[in-house]
Amino acid sequence: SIQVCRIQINGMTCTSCSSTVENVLQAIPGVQKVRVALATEEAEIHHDPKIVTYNQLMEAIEDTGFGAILVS
Ligand code: 9UX
Repeated sequence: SIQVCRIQINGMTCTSCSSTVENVLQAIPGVQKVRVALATEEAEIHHDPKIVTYNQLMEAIEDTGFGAILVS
């Protein structure tokens, strides 16, 4: 079943930053839907935890150069 995880993303300062993170996350197998909000520095990721874990999602964010902290 699809789960929604929320991750705080640190270091985004413009819409190009949030677009980069959004595109990276959306391209990961198991990710169904992504919304990255620059204003709240938060990503809401609908994903299948059997295919991709929230730890892998956080690693993917960190690989783009931003910080990732699990919110829920
Ligand atoms: Mo915007 Mo983000 O010019 O690393 S792309 S600050």
